[in-house]
Amino acid sequence: MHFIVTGGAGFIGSHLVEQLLAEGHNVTVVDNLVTGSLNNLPESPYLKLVSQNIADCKPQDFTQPIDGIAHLAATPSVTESWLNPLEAHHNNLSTLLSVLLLCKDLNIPRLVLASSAAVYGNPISVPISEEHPTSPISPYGLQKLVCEQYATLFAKQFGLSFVGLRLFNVFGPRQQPNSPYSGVISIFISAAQQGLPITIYGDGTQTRDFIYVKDVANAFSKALTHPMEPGSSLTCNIGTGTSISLIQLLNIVKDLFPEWQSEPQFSSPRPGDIQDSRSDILKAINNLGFTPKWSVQSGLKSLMNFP
Ligand code: UD2
Repeated sequence: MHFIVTGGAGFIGSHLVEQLLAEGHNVTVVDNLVTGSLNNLPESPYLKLVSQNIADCKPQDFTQPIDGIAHLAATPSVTESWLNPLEAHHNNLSTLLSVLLLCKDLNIPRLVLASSAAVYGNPISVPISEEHPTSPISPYGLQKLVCEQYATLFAKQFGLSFVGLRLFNVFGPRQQPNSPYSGVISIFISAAQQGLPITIYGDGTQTRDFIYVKDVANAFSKALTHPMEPGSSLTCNIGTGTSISLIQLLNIVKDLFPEWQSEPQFSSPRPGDIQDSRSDILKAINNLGFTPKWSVQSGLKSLMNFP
């Protein structure tokens, strides 16, 4: 099969590209290389790169039939969506509309969107199933929710099938640690590798459902290829169904880096920080045949040995 991966040179996208190639598919990456990097992409005769924004692509840019689009190109930062809401709106919501129009014009039968647990806002209770009320507390969360709604509407109208994957806390190789708003695991690992101190915002009892990026790539691959009725839509949580606290995470990292002696500094919780997050993944298990294979421990070991 032939799939487009937007944002395919980025953190999650590049792992999906590797997975699809390993499964024997042809892949076209569409990436403007602003945050993505060519270094993230493997050499393969079955891989093509279009280095521009998917929103600027025309139907005639694609000559081979396309079996599905995995849309991961976005401004994936909650903070950025508050600092520059108009730009985030354009990159997250308007671009999704361009992708939907491309699906319509090229008769692409399947769209899979990288959505986010941010659509739930501050959870009332955990585990969070897809039935949990959606109440975003950031422009980013709202944009992802409206993306899902747009895609569901267009899927029904134009006969494509749509899967929205609500990602929980993804970690793994190629996640950039260099901003305070990067994923906490990449920040802790980078600090441990350099012998630097870390800051815990809040008391460290907050819990998160950390999912290894290779499990996420697998979920996307299943969502691209799973049989679905034309016009139908599915929205699934993608997490592990388990969670750990930041203190537990820190202890796991300390076990992996016994020479790292630094004690954490504690600081006030970040504005908008939620206390607990844990996915209910029954829907993904039952509808996509998705089961996570990696734990935080095994994922971290793999991350440390990554070339
Ligand atoms: C995640 C997603 C975000 C959005 C949100 C929805 C990531 C990277 N971000 O944000 O896009 O979907 O969930 O709820 O997956 N922390 C520290 N020290 C640090 C960095 C972080 O204590 O140096 C804390 C942070 O305050 C938070 C926890 O670690 O309590 C996790 O932070 P994060 O930025 O990795 O992810 P989160 O859950 O805020």
